[in-house]
Amino acid sequence: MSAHDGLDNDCIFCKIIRCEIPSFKIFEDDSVFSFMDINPVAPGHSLVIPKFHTPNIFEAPDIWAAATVNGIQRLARAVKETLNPDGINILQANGPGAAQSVFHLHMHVVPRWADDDVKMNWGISPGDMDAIGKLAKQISKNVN
Ligand code: DGP
Repeated sequence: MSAHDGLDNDCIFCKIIRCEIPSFKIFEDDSVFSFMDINPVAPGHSLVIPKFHTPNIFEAPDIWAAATVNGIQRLARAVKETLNPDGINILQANGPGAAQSVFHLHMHVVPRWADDDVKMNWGISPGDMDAIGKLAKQISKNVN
């Protein structure tokens, strides 16, 4: 199996893996490719993608999902070491309703600073315990 089996000819991230279009590469190994996001929400905003075309977390084969998580841990540690931010958010979007715009599984590292203007936090307020418990039971039934 060649390194590029499982890639999609029309996918922009597959083209980045194949170096058919340029990117600011951070690292790669047999399983993942990491590069800077060209629409950064913060300095150091960067991505990890599997070297296998799969659109999202639902469809990703276990081995590629695991590789991507391992890659994001390596990337987050390197970004922390480099920029020493106050914190790092790790994000992964699935579907247009979650603002996914590139349909090749990817995870974002977003460095955060205390006074940055990045909008992705939600306030901490108590939930409805009955509703939370009911949903837990419903979701549990669908775990395979
Ligand atoms: P998402 O919205 O979660 O699907 O994030 C896709 C990200 O990919 C978005 O932050 C912008 C980035 N992006 C899109 N096209 C390119 C590209 O050609 N090169 C790079 N480096 N990043 C891209």
